[in-house]
Amino acid sequence: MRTICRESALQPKLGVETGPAAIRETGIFKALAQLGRDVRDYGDVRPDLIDPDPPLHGMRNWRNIHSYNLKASHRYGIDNVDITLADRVKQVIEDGKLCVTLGGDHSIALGTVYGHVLASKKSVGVIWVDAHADINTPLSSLSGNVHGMSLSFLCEELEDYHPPIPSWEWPDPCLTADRIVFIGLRDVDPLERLAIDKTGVKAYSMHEVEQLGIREVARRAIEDINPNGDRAIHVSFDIDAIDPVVAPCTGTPVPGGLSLREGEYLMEVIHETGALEALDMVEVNPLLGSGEEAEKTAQAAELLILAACGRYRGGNVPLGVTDLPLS
Ligand code: EXY
Ligand code: MN
Ligand code: MN
Ligand code: MN
Repeated sequence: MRTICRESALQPKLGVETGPAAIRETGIFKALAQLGRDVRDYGDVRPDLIDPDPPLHGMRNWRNIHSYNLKASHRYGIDNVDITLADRVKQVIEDGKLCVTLGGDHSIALGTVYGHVLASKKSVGVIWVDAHADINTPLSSLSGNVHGMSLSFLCEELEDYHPPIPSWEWPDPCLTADRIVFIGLRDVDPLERLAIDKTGVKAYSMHEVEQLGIREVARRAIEDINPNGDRAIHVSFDIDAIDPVVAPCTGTPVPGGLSLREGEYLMEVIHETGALEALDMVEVNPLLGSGEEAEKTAQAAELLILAACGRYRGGNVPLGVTDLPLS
């Protein structure tokens, strides 16, 4: 397994750039080692922020976001990252390792999903676990925050709804709508709902979680994006999918979310598929709450990552151990 940490505060609420440190401090590396995972921390991908970065088509920080995710863009006089997030993810996937990326806000999925798709030997399906759909186009967004637009840039069916960006190359969208599924939605903008309906992206909102139960939602979601079992899975997990009572420190908390139990179950089942190649854990913002709340939020993120990496709540036998001590 490999971890990459992404620091990014390219949306109005500062502090999300400290999420990776808070997750590291939970002791996650030790816990992963106890599970028998071989962990390497690649450190942070840090942009040297371009300032000012004025909005275009309402999009805030678009040059910085593009640059650190996808391309140094030196051709346009900007060279503010040593390595892009997409290239880092690509490298880890090509090594055949599970790539865990710690955010940072959800705009990092532009780079992580793109890098994963470029590098994987398989077709990639994405499970987007989030209170929000993050499928606004620059023209439908009411906030201009790119963390609410990531999927619209990735989804082929929405390509024509994006305004041209002069002298700039956004990546080719790399996912078809049938390879995207949402779980946990409960705060979807009206035009995002239209985008979901038009593209046919499968969506299990909290309504369906309530109606079907997390067991059936997990089963259907995996089947939706990986019907023949031959695809790789990318999970992009926004911590705000989890109820704010459990994970309060995040930029856009929405009441009525997944319980930690439901989140862990989902991650356990995804682990069991053996198809998980990449996991993003985003939007942990330790500065939005007390120290205790920050710790609780980071611990929730830790448990979700561990479940995706093979931690079973029923217990794991230590690697290589077959018998109890005899004397
Ligand atoms: N739909 C809203 C927007 O586009 O601004 C809210 C997006 C919040 C995105 C968060 C983190 O997942
Ligand atoms: Mn955010
Ligand atoms: Mn999100
Ligand atoms: Mn969200």
